[in-house]
Amino acid sequence: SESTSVNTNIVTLTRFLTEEQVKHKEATGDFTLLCHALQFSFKAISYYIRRATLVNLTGLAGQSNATGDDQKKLDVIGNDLFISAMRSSGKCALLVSEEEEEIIYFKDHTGARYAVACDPIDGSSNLDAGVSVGTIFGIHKLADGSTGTKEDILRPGSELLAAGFTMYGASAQLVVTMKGGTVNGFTLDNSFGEFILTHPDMRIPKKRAIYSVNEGNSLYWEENTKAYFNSLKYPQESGKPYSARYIGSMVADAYRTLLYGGIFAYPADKKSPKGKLRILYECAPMAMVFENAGGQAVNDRMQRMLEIVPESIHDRSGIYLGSYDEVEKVKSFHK
Ligand code: P6P
Repeated sequence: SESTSVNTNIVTLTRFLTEEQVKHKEATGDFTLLCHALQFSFKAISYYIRRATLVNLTGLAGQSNATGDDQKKLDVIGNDLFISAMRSSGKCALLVSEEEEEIIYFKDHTGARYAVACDPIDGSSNLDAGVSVGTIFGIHKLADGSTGTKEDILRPGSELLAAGFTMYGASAQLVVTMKGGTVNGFTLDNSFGEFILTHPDMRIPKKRAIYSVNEGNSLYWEENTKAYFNSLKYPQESGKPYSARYIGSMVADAYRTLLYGGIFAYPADKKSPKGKLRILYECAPMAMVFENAGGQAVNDRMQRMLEIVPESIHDRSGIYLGSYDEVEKVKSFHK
């Protein structure tokens, strides 16, 4: 008879979080509950994104956010969902959102030990074009004795307790990592609303001839930036030129780079001297994921991204993110 081999070892995110918790005897369960609130917001945001076009949620909401971008309705919904998920968890002391000029403090969450930074819908300017967008997040633990101040979030990415992103593509893909841990990918099964572990222990290829950068900025690039990308496009000694892949949605470009290898870059340039991408909720969380997957992440001065400490919550940085050997090549052009 036909044997239907059923994969009986299905690990859901819920089970994964509980297994992680029991590894730490001192765990109170607070971090697990915070992660369940995160999980809920990813599922809810995914639901609205899938309905966006149908319910015409992609039109401009008529306001602009903290960083001056036109705010689309879905941005507003994603932000509101994320804030209410953090609020209802009772475990979040403070929240930084790309959509909020100021830090949101949950003063009524007495005993809350975590500070969260997030970009609820990164890449939203691509939404009505059907391009994959995503939620990027980082979780810091408050300093001992702190009840939650901005110093608890203005920390180097190396201190992140957990970080990751959810890409809303054909299905919702969650990629998450803990400090000093491995990188695990979960796929949302819409039929029963569970994130299933589909990519355990993700490792980025050591090298890959793919580069991902907005060449439309090359007029503004510094000389060493130009020299580096020209070395990929017009290889001197041997070999073929690199392939160019640029989606313009960081989560989509980062996810492809993590899976296939290569380099993603948003260098600082004459137009954006401090870079475009934000440290707290774009650069640092991505840097932690890539380092834990065996890759690297540096800024324009080739400093390790995870050692950069932002002075204010919306600070930006140039970034090179990708395969270990590809970032080594970037460094060779920035001696
Ligand atoms: P550009 C999207 O607006 C975003 O913040 C990132 O998701 C993306 O990587 C970058 O900006 C794209 O910027 O200037 O190439 O359109």
